[in-house]
Amino acid sequence: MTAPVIQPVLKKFNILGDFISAEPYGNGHINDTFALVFNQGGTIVRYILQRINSGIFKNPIKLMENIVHVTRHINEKAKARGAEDVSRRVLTLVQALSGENFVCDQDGSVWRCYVFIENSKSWDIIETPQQAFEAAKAFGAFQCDLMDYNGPQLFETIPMFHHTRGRFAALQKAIQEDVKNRAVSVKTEIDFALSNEKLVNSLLSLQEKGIIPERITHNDTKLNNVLLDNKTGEGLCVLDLDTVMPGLSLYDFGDMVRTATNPVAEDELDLSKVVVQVPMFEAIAKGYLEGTAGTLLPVEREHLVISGKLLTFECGIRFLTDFLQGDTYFKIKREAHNLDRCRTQFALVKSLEEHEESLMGFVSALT
Ligand code: ADP
Ligand code: GN1
Ligand code: MG
Repeated sequence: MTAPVIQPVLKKFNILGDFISAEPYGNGHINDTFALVFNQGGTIVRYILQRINSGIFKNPIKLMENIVHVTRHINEKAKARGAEDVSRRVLTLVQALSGENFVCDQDGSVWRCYVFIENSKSWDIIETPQQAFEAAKAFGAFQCDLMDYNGPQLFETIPMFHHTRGRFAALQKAIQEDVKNRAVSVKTEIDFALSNEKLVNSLLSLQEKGIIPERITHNDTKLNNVLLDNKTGEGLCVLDLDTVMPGLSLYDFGDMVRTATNPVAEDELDLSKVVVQVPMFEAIAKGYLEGTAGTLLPVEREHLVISGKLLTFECGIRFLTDFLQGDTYFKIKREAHNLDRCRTQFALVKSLEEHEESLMGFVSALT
């Protein structure tokens, strides 16, 4: 995106100092993210500027209200705990000159701006169990912090986001419509998906019976949505709050299993490398239990392993659906990118299945 598009947006935010540069930033699949550099009285200061993907988030203004409520709540809790560096532990929105927390551009797109959290990093591929532990602990603590949220009801930014039966039905529809004539080229993946249909009810049926409680959850806990402190390695700040809304804790844990136990990139071509890293699973289970501080029910703990398989499967069918529909949802950088992503997810589902027994044994031994 060119500077002329960003400049008029920037001018509407209350950012002091001299603008130096704006560069695309990060590896998110959804929004357009830029790192801004300003000179403020001789100190170089950075910000994160994001254009919200309005094709995906149909009501970005309500979404921004959610983010205001959630960040305010977590900010207050961090202050009450006596944290000194609160602005590194929770996202801080920069106000617009209008007094709102966002800016609309001339095309109607909604932009937001955050304080850049320095000396930290989000990891696309987690390298050590300690990092996995810290990331999972931060997501657990995030959920725990929201347990006493009593502000305005959060808006459902993407309806039925983790409704696995709905996701499966969307895949079936995409196969049937086959708008890009791609189904024939992905018969193996389609067969794998269809043959695993029974998986899609594994948590939904428990939720529908009221056996697993609905909580306020993050819903997009891939590990590059949390920042780790460069110096201490500590899980510092949970990012990407677009899908914070009612959900299951197991959706959050499952997506961590998906991203932490895979030792290679989500779009790796060599599927022989997609093998579950058991120490990573153990680390996120310990980290999540520590972060949630005893609030998970026994029934939630019993389903930690299946949640990993389910969320990995869900993500695989979402990538396959998008491939069949002509790549309209996830950003892609190459042809068949979504198909490559789908293949790693299905390979991980198989590997999780192979390790199921030992992972279950580990979880049941956890105190
Ligand atoms: P998307 O919804 O497209 O995934 P994210 O909100 O996750 O966008 O942001 C993309 C990336 O930008 C993150 O993975 C992280 O590396 C970086 N990022 C986002 N917010 C901040 C911030 N306040 N400080 C530092 N880095 C950030
Ligand atoms: C997207 O926004 P990002 O890149 O953190 C997606 C997740 C998927 C993930 C797969 C709103 O996450 O649901 O699991 O890609 N976010 C949305 O990598 O759809
Ligand atoms: Mg993200």
